[in-house]
Amino acid sequence: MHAWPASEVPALPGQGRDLRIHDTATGGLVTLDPGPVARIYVCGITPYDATHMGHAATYNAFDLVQRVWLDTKRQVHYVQNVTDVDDPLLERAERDGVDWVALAEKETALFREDMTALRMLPPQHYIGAVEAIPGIVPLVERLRELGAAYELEGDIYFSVESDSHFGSVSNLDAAAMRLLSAERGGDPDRPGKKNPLDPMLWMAAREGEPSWDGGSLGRGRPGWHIECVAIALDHFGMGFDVQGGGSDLAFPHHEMGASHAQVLTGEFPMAKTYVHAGMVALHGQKMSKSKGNLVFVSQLRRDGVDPAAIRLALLSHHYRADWEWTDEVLRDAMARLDRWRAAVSRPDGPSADALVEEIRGALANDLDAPAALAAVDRWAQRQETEGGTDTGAPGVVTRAVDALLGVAL
Ligand code: 5CA
Ligand code: ZN
Repeated sequence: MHAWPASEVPALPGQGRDLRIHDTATGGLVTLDPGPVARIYVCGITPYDATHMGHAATYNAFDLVQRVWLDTKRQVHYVQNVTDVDDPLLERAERDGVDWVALAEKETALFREDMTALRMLPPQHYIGAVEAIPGIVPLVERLRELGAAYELEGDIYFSVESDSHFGSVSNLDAAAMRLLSAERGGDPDRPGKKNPLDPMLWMAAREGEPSWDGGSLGRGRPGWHIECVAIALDHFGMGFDVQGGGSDLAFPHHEMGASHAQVLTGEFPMAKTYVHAGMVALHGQKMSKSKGNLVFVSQLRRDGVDPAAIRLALLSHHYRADWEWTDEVLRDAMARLDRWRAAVSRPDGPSADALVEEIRGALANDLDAPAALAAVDRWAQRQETEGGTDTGAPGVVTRAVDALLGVAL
C-alpha cells in the first residue's frame, strides 16, 4: 500500500554523529554501525483507534533514529507494516457493526494524515498483512518442513523449542513470558500445545471470518508474528540494523518474530539491535485501545493544535521513559513553540554553531530529545535577553530543528 508524503530534511553544516542507543537484547547501550544504507523495520499499527499519543510517541522515537542517520549522510531504508487483519481488528469491526476492510482502510488513511502532519518520515515500503499473505504461506510451510511447526485442530503453531536462541530478545523467564503471552494475544492455556508459549503461525478459517488460500496449510489467515517476519525478510533478509516498536512488543512479538526468522534461515540474529519505546499513559494507565483512555492526534488537530506543538510534546519526554499525557504537557509544548518561533523570526541572533552540535550530541546519546530541547531553549533565551549579530543564526536554528527534530518553525 502507499505510505505518506515525505517532508524535506534540510542538510546541516558539519558532521553528524553515530547513534548510541539502548538495545533490549543486550540490555545496554550500543553504538550502531549501519552501512551506507541503514535498514530499519518498525512495527506498524493495527488499524483501529489510530493515531493515539502512544502510537505517535513510538513513531516519533524511530523518526529520530532516521534523522540521526540522515545527518550522517547515510540513506535510510525504512519498512513498516499495517496489521490489517488480526483478531482485535475483526472484533472491533464486529462490535461497531462495520466492515473490517473499510475500518482498516479508514484508520490507515487517518494514520497517514497524522504522520504527515507530524512530519514523520514515511517508510519506503508500507506493507499490509493481507498483501503479505502470499509471502507468509511458504514461510509457514518451510517451518513445518523443518519440524519447527505443528498442527492443532487445523491451526498451525510454531514450536519455541526449535530455536536455541529463543528468549534472547526480551531475556524474560518462563513465568513472565507466560503472563505476557496471555495478555498480548497469545493462548498459553489452550490444551494440546507442546509449549504454552508457542504462537500461532496460521489460523484455520473460522466461520464468518475472512480467510485466504494457504496452499498446503488450508484456508486460513496468518498469525501476527510471522506477518512482520515475512515483510522484514522480504525487504532486508537477516541482520538488518534495527527492529523497533513500543516496549509492549519486546515480548512476545519481537521475541517470536526473531525465533521464526532464525529457524527459517539458520542465521542469528534477525535484527542487530532491538529498540523499544516507553509507554504513554493517560489518567494513570497505559493508553490503550482496550481501556479506551485515548487522546488522538487527529482530535487535537481538529481542535486547532499546531502539529509542531504535538511533536514538541512528544519530544519533551525521553523515548524510553513511561510517561503520562496531560493537558499541561501540551500547554508547555505550545508555549515552547511560541518562544522558539519568536526567537527565529528575528533577522539575527547569537551564533547557533554550538547549538547544532549540542542537538547532535543529545540525540546521538540514546535519543535524548529532552536535552536537545533544553539546548534550543537556552539559545532562544539568549536571543531574547542578549540578542546577537549573526545573521545566519535564525536560519541555522530553523533548519537544525527541522532536520533533527522534525519540528517546522
Ligand atoms: N500491529 C502491531 C505491531 S506489528 C501493533 O502493535 N499495533 S498497535 O496499533 O497496537 O501499536 C502500534 C505501535 O504503537 C506499537 O509499536 C506499540 O508498541 C505502540 N504503542 C501502543 N500503545 C502505546 C502506548 N500507550 N505508548 C507507547 N506506544 C504504544
Ligand atoms: Zn510487528
